[in-house]
Amino acid sequence: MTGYHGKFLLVDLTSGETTNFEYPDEWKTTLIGGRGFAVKILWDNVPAGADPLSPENWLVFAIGPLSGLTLPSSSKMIVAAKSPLTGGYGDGNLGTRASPQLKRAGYDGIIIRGKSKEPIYIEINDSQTILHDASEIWGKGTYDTENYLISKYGEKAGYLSIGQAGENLVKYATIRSQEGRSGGRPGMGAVMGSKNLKSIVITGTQDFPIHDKQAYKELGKHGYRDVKAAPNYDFWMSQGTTMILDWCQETSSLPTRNFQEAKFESSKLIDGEVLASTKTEQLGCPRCTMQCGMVIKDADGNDSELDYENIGMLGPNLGIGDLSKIGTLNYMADDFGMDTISLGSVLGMAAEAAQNGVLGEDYNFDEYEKSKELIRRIAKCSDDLGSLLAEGTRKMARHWGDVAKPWAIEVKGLECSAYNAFTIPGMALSFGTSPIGAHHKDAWVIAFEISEMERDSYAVEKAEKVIELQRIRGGMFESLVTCRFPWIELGYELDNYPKFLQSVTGREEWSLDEVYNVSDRIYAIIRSYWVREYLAAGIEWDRKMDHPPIRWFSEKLKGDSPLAGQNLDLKKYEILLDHYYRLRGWDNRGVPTVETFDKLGLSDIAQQLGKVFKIN
Ligand code: PTT
Ligand code: SF4
Repeated sequence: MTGYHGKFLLVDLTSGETTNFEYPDEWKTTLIGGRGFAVKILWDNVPAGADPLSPENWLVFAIGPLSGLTLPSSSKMIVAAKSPLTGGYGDGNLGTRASPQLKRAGYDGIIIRGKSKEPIYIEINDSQTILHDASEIWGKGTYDTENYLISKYGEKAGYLSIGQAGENLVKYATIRSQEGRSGGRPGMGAVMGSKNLKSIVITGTQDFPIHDKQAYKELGKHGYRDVKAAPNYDFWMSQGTTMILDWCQETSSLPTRNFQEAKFESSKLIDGEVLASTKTEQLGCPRCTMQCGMVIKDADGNDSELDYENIGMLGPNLGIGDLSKIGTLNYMADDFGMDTISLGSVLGMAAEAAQNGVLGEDYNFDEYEKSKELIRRIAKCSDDLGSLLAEGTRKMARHWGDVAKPWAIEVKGLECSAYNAFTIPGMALSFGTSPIGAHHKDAWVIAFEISEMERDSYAVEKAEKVIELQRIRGGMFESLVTCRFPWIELGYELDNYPKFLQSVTGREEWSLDEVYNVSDRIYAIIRSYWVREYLAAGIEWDRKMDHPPIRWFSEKLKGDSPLAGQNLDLKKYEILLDHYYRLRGWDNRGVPTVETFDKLGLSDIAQQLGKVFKIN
């Protein structure tokens, strides 16, 4: 089938050897690419119970059949590994020039295994791979690292790098992928750091593998035209993702002071309008005409790239209502290479811990200078508190004991992104069942739930909507691998994607339904991965793993909101979860049944899992 190279580059950093990792042809139809390939590779090759920061873990960069091509917002790449933050499956979706460059270099992905003795970086130049000494950049932030590499390899190469947080194994360290993009929330940067790998530089010169060039070109041309013609294109271009902040404020879903409240008194000082009038530049991934990277001059004079999540978690969630100060905290996170969402949650929890006298030092909400100091101490793990905060909120709660449990706003160990679902059951379900821990990536159901459904209902429709979105966002976009913003933000029709697949691969059978079937298969493998790894860690899998943060049940929403005093109902949530499991064909522990595994063509996975766990 066209559209693929049929191989990953496999780099063993222990031996220094590079080979090709060839995968079975059938994966192209059963898993499509990206996340589907990544989880299957991890399932097959990383031993159950492997320490995520040991040489045994594999770090997988995977593109898909549509990545990097000339079609709307295609330059995306999955980075996946067993997560050091959660102990389960972890991935992120990076916007990066490395995506088209990797395709031009002749690979569908890169696998890194083992561990180098000394810090190195990898140069991939078509079929040539060279390991270079990285002593000149080890210890540097991502900005200096990237500038150093650009001075050697030029602007056109693709770059993937870590900062000091990745080197120091901060559990939510990310990978920076140039032009302000940064991702791999569940500690993918720490996995890279554990292998003594500072950067990867990719340049390729081959043609893209495409079956019907004429049809693909036509579709692409119309795609770019449709995106630009969308009625809200101009508004999007002025505010990008930050336009959602006002909506979150209006609907009482803006995380404020560690998710205790859902409305922020200074929201008007940090919203999309303020950003639109102060931005100095706008950045985007290659092949994209939607440029969502909004750059402002921060309080220290740096160019800081802001999205909604960064503002929500480092602003209201810390009680900070000054965009330039938020910009500085965000710049530090980007430069050290750590996830702004988890960082904002960790700092919010630290402020609550200080208020309750367990932090061991003074800190409070709206303390900008102290927040900067703590970020430095976390990134460098320079003392006991910095090292504890580098572990993430679940471990912080374990350290401080029962009193601290409600302050940890996480699911499966990954901190919630910037939507306070205290009074929003479907969004709570979305966080609860997200395949990497709490992230809105797979099912941003909140928008539908608030504008089209009864907000406080726990009806089956909510579970249906979560699954529908997970199929599209978590399955389709993460396996194709392209950006979902043309669809979700500007209404670019979903039907276009199977058409692209047909023209690129030459396989006429692709339809949305078939893609959604692949999504369900990917979800079942990811779920199996979690169950297997929990068991290997001595934890019996339980439906409680799919619960949202306990604060949303055990406390009431505070602050100046008409919904203050409300919260989620545990009994009703359990019923909603039952609906979700039934619709997915999973049992009441949240594990696919034998029948579901068989229907998805995954009897081999069921058999392997069945050796250690009773499947119903
Ligand atoms: C993504 C997560 C997000 S989601 C944001 S803002 W968002 C935060 N961005 C961070 C950042 O910046 N710096 C930093 N140090 N940490 C950050 N953490 C947070 O990371 C992302 C965009 C965005 S911006 C979103 S919603 C969409 N996500 C997509 C997705 O998941 N899949 C897909 N097929 N298309 C998507 N399109 C959009 O891409 P993670 P990125 Mg990031 C500075 O990677 O791990 O998935 O976490 O990837 O290249 O920055 O693109 O309002
Ligand atoms: Fe990258 Fe944003 Fe464009 Fe998506 S919309 S491809 S994240 S610049």
